[in-house]
Amino acid sequence: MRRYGKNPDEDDVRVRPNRKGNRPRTNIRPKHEDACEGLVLTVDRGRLTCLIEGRTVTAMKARELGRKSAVVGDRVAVVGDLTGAKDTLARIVRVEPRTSTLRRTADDDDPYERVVVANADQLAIVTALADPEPRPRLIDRCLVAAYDAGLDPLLVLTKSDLASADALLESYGALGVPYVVTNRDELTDGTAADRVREKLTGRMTAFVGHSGVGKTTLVNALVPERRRATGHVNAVTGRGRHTTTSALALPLPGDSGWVIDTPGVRSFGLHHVDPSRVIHAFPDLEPGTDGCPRACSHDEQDCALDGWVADGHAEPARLYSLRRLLATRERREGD
Ligand SMILES: Nc1nc2c(ncn2[C@@H]2O[C@H](COP(=O)(O)OP(=O)(O)OP(=O)(O)O)[C@@H](O)[C@H]2O)c(=O)[nH]1
Ligand SMILES: [Mg+2]
Ligand SMILES: [Zn+2]
Repeated sequence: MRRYGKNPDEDDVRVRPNRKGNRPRTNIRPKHEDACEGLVLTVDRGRLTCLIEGRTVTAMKARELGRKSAVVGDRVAVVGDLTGAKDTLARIVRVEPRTSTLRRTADDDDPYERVVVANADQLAIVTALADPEPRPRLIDRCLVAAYDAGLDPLLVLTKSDLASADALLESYGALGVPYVVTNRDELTDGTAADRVREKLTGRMTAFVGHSGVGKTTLVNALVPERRRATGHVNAVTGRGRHTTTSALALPLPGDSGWVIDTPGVRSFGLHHVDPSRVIHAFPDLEPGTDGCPRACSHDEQDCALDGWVADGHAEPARLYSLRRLLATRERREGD
């Protein structure tokens, strides 16, 4: 085992006497040095499909990982049979630290968090303008989750052949969230995919939204060689059929980024969200919180943000939007 690094002086500092034994403590992991790095593409009943040096390899979690789970988007260290040949099963021995973790809870009072995806840097919030009807509350919740996790949000409004995007775009104007609007004809002639692709270049983008809004349809348009099944929207209830049942990461053609298709969600619980992290997404308002009382909800009498806006440091519409987003945590989705 290597005990010292290239610069012995620096490494010496880390090698301290260990009271229980004489072995020096080092920061070098002794096990699995031969492991290969993989990217988790999808997870299905304990089997993880990983991309390793261009091959897709099926793997399962090694027991030593304990309860720690790997999700789509995770970078993992994999050992064992990495040929990707049929019926082989490799082992995931380590989940590398994540650059981002997008979480949701089933409900706001549900403390059980599920990780939707790891390492994404953009969240495409997909909303149909009709069929199913847009639900601004869900958009707000997804925005809060994105800001909390440090992902850049992107509004994707689909089915503009069925209804206009104007009202929705107006209510999100103050937030300055980038958006794209798509429709049926543009899906067919390729212009929708082109417009969306422009926003995805060089990024790892997770697509989320209600069932039936057209997430998979769009992903298929972006990655045509990997067609996934799409579903119909029920004509009576206006609801999708939860056609997609597992998240899947797909590379955009020409190595230009990643898209992650996810199953439709009914709700986006925000039990885990910390309001102070949401404020980071409002750099024009954040300095104004210096005068706030401790643990300010930013929607109370002594909140300093009212004064900040009154003094002309930020637009009132921005404070209104921030408060609307923060309040979405206290309200039920159907309200
Ligand atoms: N009119 C119209 N229909 C669309 C458009 N985009 C998608 N659809 C239709 O919407 C339906 C649902 O599309 P999907 O792509 O399966 O929706 P999804 O969001 O993946 O749904 P889940 O996998 O259930 O979460 C399909 O019948 C699509 O053809 C659009 O721009 N206009
Ligand atoms: Mg789908
Ligand atoms: Zn405040």
